[in-house]
Amino acid sequence: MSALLEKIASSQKAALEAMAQANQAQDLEKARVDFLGAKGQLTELTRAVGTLPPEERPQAGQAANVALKAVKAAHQEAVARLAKAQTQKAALDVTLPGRRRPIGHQHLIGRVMTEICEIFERLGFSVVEGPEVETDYYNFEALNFPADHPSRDMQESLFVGDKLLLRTHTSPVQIRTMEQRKPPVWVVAPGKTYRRDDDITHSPMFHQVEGLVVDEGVTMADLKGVLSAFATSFFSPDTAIRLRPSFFPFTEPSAEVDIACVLCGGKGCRLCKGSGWLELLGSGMVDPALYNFVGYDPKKVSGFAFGLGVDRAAMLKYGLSNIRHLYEGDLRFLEQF
Ligand code: FA5
Repeated sequence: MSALLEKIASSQKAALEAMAQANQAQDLEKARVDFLGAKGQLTELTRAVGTLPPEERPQAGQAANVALKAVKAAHQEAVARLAKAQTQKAALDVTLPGRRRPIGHQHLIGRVMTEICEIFERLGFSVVEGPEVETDYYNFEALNFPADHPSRDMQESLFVGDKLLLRTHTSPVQIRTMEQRKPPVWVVAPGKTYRRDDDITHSPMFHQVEGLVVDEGVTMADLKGVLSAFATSFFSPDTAIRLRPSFFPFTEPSAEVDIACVLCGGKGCRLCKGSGWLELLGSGMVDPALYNFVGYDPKKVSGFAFGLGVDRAAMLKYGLSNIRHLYEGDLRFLEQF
């Protein structure tokens, strides 16, 4: 056998060993370059076949081709083996940290609304609901709003049809409830409300919780007692409230209810503009005129009602300066609650 044949045989053996032993991509690449590259051992030996005497060339050429084929096949095999090992390694690497799925939570407004309703439920109220698209009758007329009241204007309320609007408050639920139930009535009605309002403390869509009590012998003292119990439970045990004369077409007398400033406790600061108080809700004794709309006897029953701004309550409790933060959907803000 010629010396070249021997060299081809031993180069093939060395190449196959190198390919089989390569456990890293870079080792395999080195083996490929060493044996099959442009200046690789086997490539050079194949080239050398041309320098042999003509009678020796066929045998040496054939041996070189067989060796090249075998080593290329071994290289392909090694590539596949390393790729498979790589995927298995990735799939089975139990030391990698697990991927946490992001878990959402209830929006601050939803949570505050639930909390408010639960406080009133503990005081004996039950929860009722009404539609967000309301008729002029329930939103205004049955609540004693005069025909020319400014809030009936298209500029103030969001009408969606003739005498059909997005409710501007939750008070229409008072009428719907009294139509369906006989006294005693102790209900709260949470829900969305809509107005043509937009600034840092007013949003076009916001939330209210309506309260309505109609029973025998209900007085303004009951109104104050219930709202005081709410304020101490929702804000802090020493939260004071005050009633300020106000006007609503469906309550008489009417009162705005303020809580002692959550920041300064009543001394006066920037938040309460020096007054020591923050406005929380509107309220009053149910105007007996409403009982005519629902068939209650004003001589037998009396009641009080209130409409609490949920967004306002959340802002006061958590010290938020801009109502828009609640509706921009920015998780960096929302995740804090
Ligand atoms: C009313 O809506 C009356 N229906 C409340 C009421 C019910 C009075 C029962 C008597 C008896 P008012 O317009 O003041 O009242 O709104 C009540 C509360 O809703 C306000 O104190 C405020 O906290 C909140 N509010 C009103 N408009 C907006 C708004 N655009 N964005 C956020 N909160 C608002």
